[in-house]
Amino acid sequence: MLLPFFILLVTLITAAGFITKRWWFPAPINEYATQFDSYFAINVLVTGLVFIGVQVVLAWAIVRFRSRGNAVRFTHGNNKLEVVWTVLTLFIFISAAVAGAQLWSAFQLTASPAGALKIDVSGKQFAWNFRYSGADGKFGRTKVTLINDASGNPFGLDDSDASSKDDIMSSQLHVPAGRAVELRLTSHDVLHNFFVRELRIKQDLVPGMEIPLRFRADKPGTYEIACSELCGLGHHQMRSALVVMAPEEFESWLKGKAAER
Ligand SMILES: [Cu+2]
Repeated sequence: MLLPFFILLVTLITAAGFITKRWWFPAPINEYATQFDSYFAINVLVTGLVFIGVQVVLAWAIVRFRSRGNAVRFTHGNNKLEVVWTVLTLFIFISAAVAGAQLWSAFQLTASPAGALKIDVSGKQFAWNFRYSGADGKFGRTKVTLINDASGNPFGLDDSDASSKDDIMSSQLHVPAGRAVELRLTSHDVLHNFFVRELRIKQDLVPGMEIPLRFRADKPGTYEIACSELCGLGHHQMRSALVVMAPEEFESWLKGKAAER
């Protein structure tokens, strides 16, 4: 008769893990991430209650229907019960999908506001590179044949184009706090994934595609950018940093970078 106690103990430990939040996400740094967390919390609450309910019923059934040396009796289902729990499950899943789709589409399908900072992001085995348009606000022409890591030209910038001259390259993603940012994600080789836990966003980089990714980070700090798509032997080393700075600090960082060119 140890089994029901063991089931209840495992259930209790699992629930405690979620309730105490001992191992949890890092704090969100914008409104989207905060909304994402509330959505996640509702999901965990609903699925958690179902999980606990099911385990308790299982433990009860083991005790209630244990062998007492009598002849075995079989039951043949209960259509009413099956309809009830199927409809309930369907209702829960559809509600979760609708709520999730609203959150997702508000974030993914809404165009950036005017004045959004546009940054090119390139992923390759096994590094991240970021490009800013510089003082003229225009991204200069690039050529695949000019890509050269040794000479510090990971984007293949074509210096014969006037608007290329002031483009700024960085191995870390610096952004001003509170301003809308629009990334354009590209990959040089295989699938990679742009993932920042504090933003609660994750987006694949697909060779041959330019994928927009919009966010606004409100809390200054340094956060890890981790490649979240197994992309080869050096995958674990493919990381960079998202540095969210006060707007004035960001401007002076950008000026410093421009002076290095
Ligand atoms: Cu990668």
